[in-house]
Amino acid sequence: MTIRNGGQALVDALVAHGVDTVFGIPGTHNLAAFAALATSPIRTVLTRHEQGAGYAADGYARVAGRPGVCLTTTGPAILNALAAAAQAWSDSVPVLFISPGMPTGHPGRGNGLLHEVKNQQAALEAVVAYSHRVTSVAEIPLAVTYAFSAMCTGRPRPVHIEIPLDLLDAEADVHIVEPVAPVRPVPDTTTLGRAAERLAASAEPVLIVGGGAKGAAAEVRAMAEHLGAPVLMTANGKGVFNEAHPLAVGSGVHHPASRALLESADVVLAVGTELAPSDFWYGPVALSDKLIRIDIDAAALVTNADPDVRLLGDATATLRLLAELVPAADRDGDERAAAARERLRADAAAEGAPWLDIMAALSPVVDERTVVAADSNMASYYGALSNLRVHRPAGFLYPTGVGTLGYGLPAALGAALAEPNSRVLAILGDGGIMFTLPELAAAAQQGLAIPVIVVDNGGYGEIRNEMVDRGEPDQAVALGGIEFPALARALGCHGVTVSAVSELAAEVEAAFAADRPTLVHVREHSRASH
Ligand SMILES: Cc1ncc(C[n+]2csc(CCOP(=O)(O)OP(=O)(O)O)c2C)c(N)n1
Ligand SMILES: [Mg+2]
Repeated sequence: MTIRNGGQALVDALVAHGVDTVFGIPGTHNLAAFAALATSPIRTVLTRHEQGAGYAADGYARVAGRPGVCLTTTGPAILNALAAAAQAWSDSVPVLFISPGMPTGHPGRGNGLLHEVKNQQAALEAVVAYSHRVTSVAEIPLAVTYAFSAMCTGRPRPVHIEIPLDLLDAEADVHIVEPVAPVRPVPDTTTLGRAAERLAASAEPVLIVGGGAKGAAAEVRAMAEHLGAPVLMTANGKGVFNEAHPLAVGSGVHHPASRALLESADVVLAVGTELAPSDFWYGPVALSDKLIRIDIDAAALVTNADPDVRLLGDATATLRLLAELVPAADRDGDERAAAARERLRADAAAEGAPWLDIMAALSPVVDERTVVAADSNMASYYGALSNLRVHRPAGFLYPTGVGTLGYGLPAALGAALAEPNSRVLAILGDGGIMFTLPELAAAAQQGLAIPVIVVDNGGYGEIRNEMVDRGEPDQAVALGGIEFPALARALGCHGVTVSAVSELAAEVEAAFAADRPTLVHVREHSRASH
């Protein structure tokens, strides 16, 4: 036991849980926490808006494979991070949001204190796994241990800790609680045996992997090769299986080719995927009687499709056990995979036609160290998702579930800090970049060599197309008139416009070699372009 104030107790607890980076912004109510950070081994990364801090912590968590941390002050500050919290929840990303709250003894109906929100905790509680308001300084480390236990056991989801602002400065005898080592739950032997039997008897198995398989890349590969099974990836699963592998069909499960492959399979092994409408854009595929599902979350295990065999467990541990029970098959999946891949590529090329030249130009710069941080723009979901291959787990950061705009840039910042040897590039639209644009200054301050590719069609292209397709006037969708490279330079970055896509690869390579981010502005030529 040692006497500490609340801020120190918080930071010591974070250090005990292996936290090396905190994204956030200081304010009057969290000064004690920032003071403790200043003397700790933790790197404090200042963003320019709390939403950026939340997305950066998300990008960090996806790439590092451990929780990201976002520290804000009270009221408007933590509310600014809400969209990021919702994004992390929907994509099962472990991010710890920490903020002060109204002081102990504050009247529940409010008294007009600075940053007071009617019910701050209720706002957080509505979007994260849980929000926990501590009631004493001594409870702070315990709250941190609870949060890490929740984020590292079972389905990873964001957590919020609220510390009454007076407790950050108050002192107490504090015991730092060591982390609880997470376990990897596995299904019972009988159920595993049933899954193994079905797989052994299968003539044409297919694997579909999602974000829940991100930590199980080696096991997915071993299983695919063991079974001779073609592999499909969802947006969050993109990169779990190397897209250059002969059994890789590709990413994007909405394509007719993906549906046809799943329909023709006699057994589908789904690993860590919600089989969600945000992946199956055009409706669900009927899979239930031939579906074997591995999921860490009992609810997710039966949501969207109730499988024939339910394997409730950790993807890595369950795949390992399953591989021991399934005899290696002499099935050669390569040919089936190649046929499906060809069809998927044709679907993807048709859907992504306006962005194919950009994707072809980027393809050679995406190597096994490259992380592509995407946004909710057409070049990302019609272009990159299925037409730009990535070669590593967490190689594609994409706001799948909540589909927020403004994710790509701060996620790239977080990813680049999580893995200094990686090559992180961001792809955003001219609409999405403006949502979190100030984070260019944050990335510049960190000296990060991130190419930030802005694909400019002069507006909210997707929405403009939808209005036109509904026979309605296009309105409130025209942007344009922004000098993006100049804007980037004003924020401490480099900025270039490529006048021909043939220049793109060289500009991106130059950006990777720079001492700061480079905004690379490219014109899009699609039906949405203005
Ligand atoms: C936070 C947020 N606000 C609004 C939307 C609705 N929305 C979806 S796509 C889109 C247009 C995005 O424009 P841009 O980034 O330029 O990409 P483009 O559609 O032109 O490819 C909008 C406004 C959203 N997804 N997220
Ligand atoms: Mg646009």
